Amino acid sequence: MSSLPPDPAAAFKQQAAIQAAALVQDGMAVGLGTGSTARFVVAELGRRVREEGLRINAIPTSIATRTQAQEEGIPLTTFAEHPELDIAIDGADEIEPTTLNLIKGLGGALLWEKIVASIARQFVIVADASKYVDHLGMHCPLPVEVIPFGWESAAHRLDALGAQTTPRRLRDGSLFLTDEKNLIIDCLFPPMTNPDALAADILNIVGVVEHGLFLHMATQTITAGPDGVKVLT
Ligand code: ABF
Repeated sequence: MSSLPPDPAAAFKQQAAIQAAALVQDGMAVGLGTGSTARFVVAELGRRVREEGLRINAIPTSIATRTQAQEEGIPLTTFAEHPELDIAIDGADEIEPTTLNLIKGLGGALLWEKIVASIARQFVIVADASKYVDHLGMHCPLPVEVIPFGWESAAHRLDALGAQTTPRRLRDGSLFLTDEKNLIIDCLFPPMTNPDALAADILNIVGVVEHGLFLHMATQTITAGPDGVKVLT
């Protein structure tokens, strides 16, 4: 039995996920996201593969998603076979509805997620409606993935950009490692008025691999909440 508390938004996440999974058509190469909402997408695609005979090839954005996809019987592919994808469907931590700019990466998978999103012709975000913000950075820190060597200096330089930084740790106090064995520095910035400039400044720091600002990438967001399902393009 799981010891996790029940997720009050789970029904909304599932509603959005099922609508997004319906965008996937026979023969498509599909990027599979990570997180609790993306899990519902993978489950629905697995159902369609098994029950409807949907034929897809997928690239997962984390080891956890790869495991789930295998359990669901979704055929996996490689970047060599599919250097471009028809669609990727993933969750988000914050969504700016006017731009579809996003913060992602609280789940720790932002690097693989961004690689997959960057090669997808359609990048569809699924979430419950609580993820909308007026300005990115209002509710959650920006995760920044750095290599372990010299990470304290990278964190110091992120501080200098105006962030309150915290290296992400596991419950036992050890540093969290991504699937690429990098670290995550969670950066609390004031609400962002110029995320493009901030993204460029962060990428200028040697040792930074990627950050969780997904700007000008999403082609569509599908959210669900008490007011129903909302699609933004
Ligand atoms: C992934 O999972 C991440 O980019 C994001 O951090 C998180 C969203 O999780 P959830 O769907 O559980 O809210 O999509």
